[in-house]
This record gives sequence, structure tokens and C-alpha cells, in this order.
Amino acid sequence: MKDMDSALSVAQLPAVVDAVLAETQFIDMHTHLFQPALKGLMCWGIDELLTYHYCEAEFFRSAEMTPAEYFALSKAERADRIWTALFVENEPVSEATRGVIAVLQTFGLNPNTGDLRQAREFFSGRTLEQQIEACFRMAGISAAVMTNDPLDGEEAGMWKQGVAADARFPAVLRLDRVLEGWEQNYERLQQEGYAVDRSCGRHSSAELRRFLADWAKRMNPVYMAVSLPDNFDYTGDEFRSHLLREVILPACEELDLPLSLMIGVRRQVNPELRLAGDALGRADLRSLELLCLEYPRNRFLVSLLSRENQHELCVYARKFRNLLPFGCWWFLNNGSIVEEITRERLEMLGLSFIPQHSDARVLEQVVYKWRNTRRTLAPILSESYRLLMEDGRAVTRAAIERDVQRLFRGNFEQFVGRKI
Ligand code: FIX
Ligand code: ZN
Repeated sequence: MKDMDSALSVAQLPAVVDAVLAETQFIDMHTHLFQPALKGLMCWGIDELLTYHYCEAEFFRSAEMTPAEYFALSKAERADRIWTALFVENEPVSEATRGVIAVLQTFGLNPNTGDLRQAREFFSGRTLEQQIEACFRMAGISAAVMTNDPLDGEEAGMWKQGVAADARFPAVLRLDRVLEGWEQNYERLQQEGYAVDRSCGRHSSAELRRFLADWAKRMNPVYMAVSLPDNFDYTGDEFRSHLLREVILPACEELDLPLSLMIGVRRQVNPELRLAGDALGRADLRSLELLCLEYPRNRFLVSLLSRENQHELCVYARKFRNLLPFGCWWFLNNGSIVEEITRERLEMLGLSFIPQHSDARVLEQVVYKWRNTRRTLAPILSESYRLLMEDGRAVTRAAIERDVQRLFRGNFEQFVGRKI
């Protein structure tokens, strides 16, 4: 106890911050991973790692092959092509490709090989449970929050048969197909016995709220979530604003669930690239302002895709306590940008934000994504404490532990109102 309470010297800071980051079990509050009971949905192993859409986007820049030719291949063939183009014929210096190298190294596999035989043999000898245990341990996470789509036929079927809760994988009720794809999906709800219609009038809104309540009961989600385009405009009379006002926000309030808004994506700018074909745009945050102001009893977890929106987001978080900024999403999850955004957030918000989520789509990605986060965060935190000490405050290891817990666990648990 004595050590924890004694003031650190500036020289001790880097090692203590490193150690605290390494020892703290983080909550990964947004991923695309799935609990094993949702059979077949979790992606893992070398072929999935290589065909991650971040790597695919880079592949099309370095290989001759067209997207149509690539997508006609089997998954293993695609992985082979990506390995050759990005790892054999070039050094894998990008964030996404270096991540694959880090995973290979972590599992004791040769990252300098010309083919994938050794890696494939290794992964095919592992069980999913073994791999989850190892990845969570090496990533230093205790939970990976899922993204669960009630309108995905395969997934919904499993939930309807009953899925026992798995503390490692809290659920999230994802609303993109409801909010962004109402036209294409409302008939599905009709088939399931909800009296909704295309224009979603009063009765239909009540029915859609009943649909959300039924799914919340089934999934016991920690929050609801939707990704929105850069031109999302809640100030106008968009149909999605109608759904937000009449359905989503009242449902979140009634069920006591935060709503995660991930704003700024421009889906399918190049459809040929499939998942890798999305881009981003700067959003007008007046919509966010209005939502926070008009719905003080709702809580908003917010991540923005455009680098240019990040400073504004901090300013809004200073105005509204029902707004919690989280993560450096997707194209922002690169060391240089994470550093910039995190420094800005610490300077403007203190410890009242969630620095990062992994957005992992493939299980093993949590290992490298969280390694990178700790690596980037360590000097930023050390520097903040160094300045604080220079300005006269004594900093202890216990204080650093409390702060890191808050950033990577406490803020999330408090906002969702649940111990994870
Ligand atoms: O909408 C989302 O949750 C995004 O994170 C994904 O759709 C995106 O494709 C992704 O994988 C980003 O990391
Ligand atoms: Zn995501």
C-alpha cells in the first residue's frame, strides 16, 4: 500500500504507466465479434485475418487483380493472394498489415514465410474456446461488446431459439436495418407479426417500439446502436429523424439504454470493393447538438469518422453530460491520428471519455489492436502526468490505476449502468 501511495518521480512515470496499462483489463466496447453460442458467426484464424476489409482495400492498390476476379476466388485463395502481394512482395508497414505480423509473432508463428502453411496448420489445431481465452488474455480485455442485428436472418434465428448470456460478450441491439433500411425491411417485421407500415405512423411506431422491446428482452443489450452517414440531418424532416423521435429515443429511454451514434460513414462509395468500399465525410454536428439538448434523459455514446469533426465533438461533450465520446473509429485507428485525438480529448475533457474500442471483426485482431492502443496511449498519459507534476501535483501509482480504470472500464460501465 505504501508504494501505491507514495509520490512518483518523473523518471518513474513511463514504467508505471506502462505497467498499469498492461495490468488493467479493458472493456472492448464495440466489436463485430460474436459469442460462441451464436454458432458460426465469429470469424477467426489466418484466412479471416488476411481477408479483413482493411487489408483488401490495400490489396487492390498493390495487385493487378480486379475486385471481380478477387471476389470470385475462395477465401483461402484470396488470403494467399493478399499474403503474396502485401507481405511477400512488399514490407507490411501499414497499420492493418503490421497487425497480422503481430498476431503471427504472438502465436509463435513465422512472420517471414512465403506461404501460409504453418499458420493454417496452427489455427486448424485450435478450438474457438482456446482461441478466445488466449486472445482475451493477450489483448488484456475482459469483455468484447458484440454488434447484434435483429434483422440478420441467420443471427435472429439463433436468438429466437434462446442464447444464454456470455459475460465475455455483452450484446448490442444494432439498428441500421431499421433506421437506415426501413423501406427494405418493414415487410420483414410485418411477417413477424408487427403491424408496421411503410410510413411508420402512430400505430406503426408503437409496434416498432414493441419490436425493440422484444429484442431488448431477448438480447439484454448494453446499448442500442446505429451508424449514420456524414449528411445525417436531424434538424430537417428526414424519415430517419421521424423514426428517432417517435421510436428509437423513446424506446431507449423506456428501456434505460444509451444509444450509440457512429456518424460520418459514406457507404459503398466504390461498391465493387464490397465491405472495403465505404468512405467517410465530415458531418454537421448541429444534429448531435439538437439531440443532446432535446433529449436530456437519453444518453448518447458517440464516435465520429471524420478527423475534422473531433475537436467539435470535444466541445459538445463539454456542453452535454449525456454525451460520451468514444474510440478512434476505423480510418482514425492509426497511431498518428489516435495520438492527436487522445491528446485533444485529455486536454479538453480530462478523463471523461472512452479512448478506444477495437472494432475487431476477426478474433485475433484484439491482440494487435489493443497492443497498439496501449503503445500509443502510454507516452500520452506519461506526458500528461509529467506536466501535472511539473505544475505542482504529486502523482501516485494508485491515482494512475484509478484513472486508467475509469478510461477503459468505469466510464463505459457507468454510462450503460451495468457492471461488465
Ligand atoms: O458500422 C460499423 O460498425 C463499422 O465499424 C463497420 O461497418 C466497418 O466496416 C468496420 O469494420 C470498421 O472498422
Ligand atoms: Zn464497427
